[in-house]
Amino acid sequence: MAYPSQLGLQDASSPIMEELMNFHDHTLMIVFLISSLVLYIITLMLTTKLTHTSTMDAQEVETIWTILPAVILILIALPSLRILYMMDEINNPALTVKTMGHQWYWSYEYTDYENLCFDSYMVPTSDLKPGELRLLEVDNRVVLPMELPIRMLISSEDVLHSWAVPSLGVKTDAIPGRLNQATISSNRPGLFYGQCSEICGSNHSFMPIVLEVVPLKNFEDWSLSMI
Ligand SMILES: [Cu+2]
Repeated sequence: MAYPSQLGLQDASSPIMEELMNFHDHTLMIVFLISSLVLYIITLMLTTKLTHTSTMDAQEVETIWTILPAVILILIALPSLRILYMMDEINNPALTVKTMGHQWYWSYEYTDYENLCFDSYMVPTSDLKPGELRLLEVDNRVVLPMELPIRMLISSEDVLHSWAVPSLGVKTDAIPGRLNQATISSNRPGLFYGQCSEICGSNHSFMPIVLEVVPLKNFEDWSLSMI
């Protein structure tokens, strides 16, 4: 999760998030280079006496400043498309979890099991135990096995919601009447926090997501204890 007054992204816990962070840095570097060049040209124009005022055209420089932005756009678009297709890949999931957005809580259904489903409500501030995080803890966590591709099916029962866990690099809209799909996999065990990321009504801020990612053995024990 994010630490207080954090700037930038949360630590990556999945291969996809690592790719996204690399892409973020790559794009930001291009933005820095363009901004400094533009700033340099602006100061140059403001501080020097303009010369060549009678020049009507300059074919060479115009060719360069037409083609160069196109090349830069391609350098951004290609890695972006690569990650887009990687995120779309289903990768033979080991487990499927369906989540439905409600006003204002999430419900989860482990569709590989006969009867494993529950609602996940936020723990109100007055009920928090010492050390627990305000507005982020839930009463029933989503337990998932680590290092396995998991297919999340995301939809909604009422209005638009969005199921998002920043450290795993997922943010998928929950749309009534439509089933969206995302693949998640975590490199390590731990608690991963997320929040609804679509303004969905008065308690939009109070429907967090908590994933408890554990080794496979512990997941099996948990799922057997839940059935
Ligand atoms: Cu919502």
